[in-house]
Amino acid sequence: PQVIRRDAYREPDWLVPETALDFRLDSLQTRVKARLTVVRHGDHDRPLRLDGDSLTPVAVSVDGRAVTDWTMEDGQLVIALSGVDHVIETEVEIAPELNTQLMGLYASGGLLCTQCEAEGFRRITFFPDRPDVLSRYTVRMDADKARYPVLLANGDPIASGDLPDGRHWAEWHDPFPKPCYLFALVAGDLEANRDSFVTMTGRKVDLGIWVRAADLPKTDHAMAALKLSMAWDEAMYGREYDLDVFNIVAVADFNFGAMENKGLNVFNSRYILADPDTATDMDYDAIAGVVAHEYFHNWSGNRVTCRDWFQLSLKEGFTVFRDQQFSGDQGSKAVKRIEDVRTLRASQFPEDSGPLAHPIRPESYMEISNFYTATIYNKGAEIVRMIHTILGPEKFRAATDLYFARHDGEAATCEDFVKAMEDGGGVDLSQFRLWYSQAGTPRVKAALSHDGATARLKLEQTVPATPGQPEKQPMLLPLKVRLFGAQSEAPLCDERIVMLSAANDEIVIEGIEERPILSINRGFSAPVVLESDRGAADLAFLSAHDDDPFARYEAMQQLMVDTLVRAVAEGMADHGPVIEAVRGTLTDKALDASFIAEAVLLPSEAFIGDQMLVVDPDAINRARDSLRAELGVKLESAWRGAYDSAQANRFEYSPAAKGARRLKSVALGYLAASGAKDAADLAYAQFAGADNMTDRQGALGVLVNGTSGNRAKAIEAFYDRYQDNALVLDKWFTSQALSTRADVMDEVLALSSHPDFTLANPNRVRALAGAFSVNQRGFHGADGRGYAFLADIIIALDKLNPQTAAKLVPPLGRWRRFDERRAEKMRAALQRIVDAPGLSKDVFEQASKSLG
Ligand code: HT7
Ligand code: ZN
Repeated sequence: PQVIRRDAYREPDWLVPETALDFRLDSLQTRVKARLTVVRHGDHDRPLRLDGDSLTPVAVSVDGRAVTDWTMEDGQLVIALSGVDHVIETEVEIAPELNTQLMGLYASGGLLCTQCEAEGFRRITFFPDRPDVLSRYTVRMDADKARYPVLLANGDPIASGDLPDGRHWAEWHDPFPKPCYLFALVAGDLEANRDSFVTMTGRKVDLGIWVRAADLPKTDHAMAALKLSMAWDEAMYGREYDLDVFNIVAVADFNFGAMENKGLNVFNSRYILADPDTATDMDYDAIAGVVAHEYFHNWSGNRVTCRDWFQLSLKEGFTVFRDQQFSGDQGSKAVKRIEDVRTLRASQFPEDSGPLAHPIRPESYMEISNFYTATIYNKGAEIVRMIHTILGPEKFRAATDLYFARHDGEAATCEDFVKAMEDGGGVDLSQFRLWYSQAGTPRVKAALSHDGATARLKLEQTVPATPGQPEKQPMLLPLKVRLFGAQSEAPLCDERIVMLSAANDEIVIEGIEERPILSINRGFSAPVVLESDRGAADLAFLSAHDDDPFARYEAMQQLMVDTLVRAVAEGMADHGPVIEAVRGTLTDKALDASFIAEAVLLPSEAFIGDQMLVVDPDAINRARDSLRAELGVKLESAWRGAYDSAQANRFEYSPAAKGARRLKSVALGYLAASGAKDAADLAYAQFAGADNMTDRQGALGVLVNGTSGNRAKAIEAFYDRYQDNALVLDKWFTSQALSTRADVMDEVLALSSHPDFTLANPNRVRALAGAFSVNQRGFHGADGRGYAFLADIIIALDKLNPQTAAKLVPPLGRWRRFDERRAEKMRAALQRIVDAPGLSKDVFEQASKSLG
């Protein structure tokens, strides 16, 4: 496949200021007429090239006259034009019902809907499918009125009416020029949860969340989140919504989480639908986060869009940072930060240290869909967060105001963003720019010494080699630092931001009269791996006394990781310091339950593996299970206390109630790990009596890992109750795929033949195969069956939905980190994928790069 390079960017030869589309909608035969006003851009005589994917022109005309002297080259419709501006009309036919890729116009649960980012518009009509061609769209649709009573598109509705033969039509106009990836239409039998929002300048915006009638009662949380997001973006960034209408549609079959189409967001239904019986607290939080994320794109993505797909992090990294800020403001900032860092470490750090590592602004790609990665999104957000830290909140706001004012209506670059941050913030970000071009997670070694009244902090940074980047330069790392007194148990200095810019540096802090303990990278101010010489006693001290809640959590995690890594290496380790630190946190009355629940959780098996040169999944299980069991036994009464105190609460969606439920689940897990005789009965009672899905799924997770007779009963009862609810059935598949039992592979194989398992629905595939691939002990079973299973799924799914298939490949690419027997089997699975006949470029790129 062709490799696209960032440095090959050229401005478009032709612009398209106006686009009129006319859809005669039908699930098997949709006719699309496009009328493009095209204008030559620059002094050249190159023909007009319109991208197309699987399209055949039925008719082509130029300035009202049918023409036949066009050619097709690699899917592109090529038309030679003599003048400066012309009107081009094309007509094609497409079959949404047969579109299993879910890109372009497709059918889902009786609806017709579109997904155009990144390059789906070319599957609908011929067009210059690149984000720097901005056009004003008018869209007319007609359809059978009984099947598709609702017809939605971007912008504002203009007119509608009835037609003969039971059909009807509607016309929409979007006054804002936009790239074609933001185009959307939806047709179907939908009902709306309607509300309105009055903007900061007093304009009323009509809001609609469109779903199947039966799902309407599950849309209130999303609507509340939308209104909060609109108000938050005005208050925090001065961004006002700009159309009279904002619609969201939920669909069951979707490759991603959601899509920010101008004025018509399309969502995976899992990020809209919620009620206490079917959605967990995590689902509720994710819904608010994704609704906010897509809404915030209206400015960071739509009003200011990307010049080319290499700039993807310009809109995604910035928008993730904005949604993280928003979510932090709705509940506990500290817990939100802990969750975000955990996500970064679980998904981005492994990517950054593996064969698919790439900078947040990549240099090349074969298939852009493969670059919607944790690096672009989550590391991208960390880079914006560091700019926020360096500038401080006021200057950051001035800089974002400047960015939006300077580039409104434009297709911008990451460089434009950094320049606006420099100009608006009054700082020099020359060295900081390396974060955009260098891949790999920097490692920082920190060593603190103390002599008299002087503390010296020695810092050393290295950036590891990554594919195509053997040599790295030192980065600019903003590290928040504070010192605490070992005796006084008090801070010895104010927090300061150390700007580490060289490979080595020494920071001197005077006036330190007692032995200091180092608190560093507070709030995870830089996305680095930190190595320090702090021992168990100092980490335990920080876990109890640091005034930065993130640093407190981090100290506890480090203490746990150090203990577990030692246990894996030496076969045993002293669990005492961890047990005492957990006891201290668990019984600290000043802490809220949500923080305690995060702090006392052991690091995942995968994260422990990430600390090791060669991952030994069996030794990691043994070490973690043994520490978990001892924590359960030694702190049994504290776990029971935590469990009981949350037990009586009735369901309420508030930060306090969520925290209590989270701690309850964690406590139940430890009680089960302790071997307590009543743990399975407690879990089953919670499962059967729960008034909400958080408690029910939490209990199911505990039962699934065990051997009690209640296990099968719970699995069956859950299925019977929710078999008609696809989103909850996904949870049923996932809970079993995450089982820690030795027979998980057999169960997953059986589930893949279950009548409710289907490759046609991406949520279902992710629920089973995606979840299993991150179950370290199951997936990395020494017999290699996990690898073969995943390869089989990828090969089969590739025929239907290459994009979703390609997203399943990365766990196989971690073979270098495993022992030779496992590595060999992982490579064999990758080779089998690469050799599969008719492989898509999506999967080919991921699998061939993973083989290395
Ligand atoms: N900007 C959206 C990306 C997206 C997408 C990308 C590839 C294939 C399908 C897709 N659906 C949505 C989502 C977002 O980041 O907001
Ligand atoms: Zn996004």
